[in-house]
Amino acid sequence: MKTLPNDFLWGGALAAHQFEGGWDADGKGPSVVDVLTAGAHGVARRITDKVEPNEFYPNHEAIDFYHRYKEDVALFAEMGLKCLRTSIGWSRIFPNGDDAEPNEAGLQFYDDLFDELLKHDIEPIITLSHFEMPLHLAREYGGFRNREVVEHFVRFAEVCFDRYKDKVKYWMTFNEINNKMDVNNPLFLWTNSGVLLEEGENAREVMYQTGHHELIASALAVAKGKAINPDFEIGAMVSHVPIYPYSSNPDDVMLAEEMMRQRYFFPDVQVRGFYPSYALNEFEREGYNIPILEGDEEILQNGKVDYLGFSYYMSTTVKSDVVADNSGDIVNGGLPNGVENPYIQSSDWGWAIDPVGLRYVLNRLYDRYQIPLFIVENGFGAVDEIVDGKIHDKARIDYLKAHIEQLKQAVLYDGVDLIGYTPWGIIDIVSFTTGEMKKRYGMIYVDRDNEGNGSMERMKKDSFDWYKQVIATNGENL
Ligand code: BGP
Repeated sequence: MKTLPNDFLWGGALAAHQFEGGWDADGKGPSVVDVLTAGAHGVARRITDKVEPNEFYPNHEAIDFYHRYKEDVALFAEMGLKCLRTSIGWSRIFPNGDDAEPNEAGLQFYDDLFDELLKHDIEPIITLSHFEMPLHLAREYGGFRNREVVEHFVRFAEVCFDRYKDKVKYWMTFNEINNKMDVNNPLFLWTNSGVLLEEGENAREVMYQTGHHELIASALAVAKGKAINPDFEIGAMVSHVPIYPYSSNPDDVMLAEEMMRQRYFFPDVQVRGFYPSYALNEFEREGYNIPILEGDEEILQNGKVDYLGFSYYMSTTVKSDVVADNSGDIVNGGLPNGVENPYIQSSDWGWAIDPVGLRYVLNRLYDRYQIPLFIVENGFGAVDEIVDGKIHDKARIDYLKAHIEQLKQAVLYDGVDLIGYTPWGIIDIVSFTTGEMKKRYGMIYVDRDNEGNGSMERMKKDSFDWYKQVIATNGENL
């Protein structure tokens, strides 16, 4: 009976801004997510101009990992994690982004964290920017509208690569670089790129302009990283939500194919090293002014990634004869022709639960790129209840079990080269899209509510011991 490779990286995934807290500790500067107010399901988070007094910012304290990391790493070790994905807070290292020197206290925090992880044989998997651009770069430079920000990102990357070259092997440049393709939601362009649209601007043109600078930044960082340590494995990271045709009607099929380009554009460039023809044709057709400079083609070719990391939560469905609804409502996945899929259920937050879709995208991505893949986010956000001192999170176990069964099919039956699996939010953290604690992903509960109340005490859920034995049996016992 074939089993997953012995070196399969079972882990958990997190992001600095969603769990560290210490938002202004030891010299850290504010980032673009530090000015996001709390929202809720169907209630957008507000982007404030600066940190407003008397406003509650859920990411400021988050779950206070910054001060509790040894306790939490010990819990991750008890679970048997082989790796932990998290990000380095860009503004913890460069408080303003353009500082002459990095913040040594910030660098030391991650040195201490990586040492603690490695002490427990947990491999750090590091995202350089997980929506955490220094606010100063967004406000004073205009974020990635401005090509100067490319150099500031590359310098941040180089400092991290050099400082942690003997502690970190796996890196990712930008988390979900493709989120901003959903131009109806300003949260994505802001957190991806530090950019707010101005009156009368063409959203897609601005998205591609900033996207070009990010693609250049990613490619330059990859080249720098490989020069510092040729053993680095540096990946792209995209949100990969498949878009199904509602029916076998060829119009539905072609609509889904065309809309999938928004999922493929960024990884096409980061993996292949050149712009796809469907994008170049769109730029010409729409008259977009994309700031491609002399030499950029070589930069993209010389900065191709080693693997493709991606997040998978749900699938979406489109129908060619429905009226386009640009509400950006999550039910239609933010897609103009989005419709409910009658064959699958959704979570309390409207995310369609589709484990087979994971096997489907693993095959589609592997066939398209023929490089190793890494599932660096997958999870089930839900309300957890404490009953008699226990948390029986069966729905989360069922969700993860069903998705692991499918990834095993993709590897063992379909032959996909998969590096590892790091379920999102291995410990309860602040939700990105809503700023809530109520939308819990963790196998470890944290006593903290949406308003910031609670003891911060940690507590194992049933899924803690379940996942522990999944890892111990290399995915055999589900
Ligand atoms: C992805 C982000 C993560 C995480 C996840 C879950 O887009 O990469 O940061 O937040 O979504 O989303 P949410 O936290 O909104 O439930």
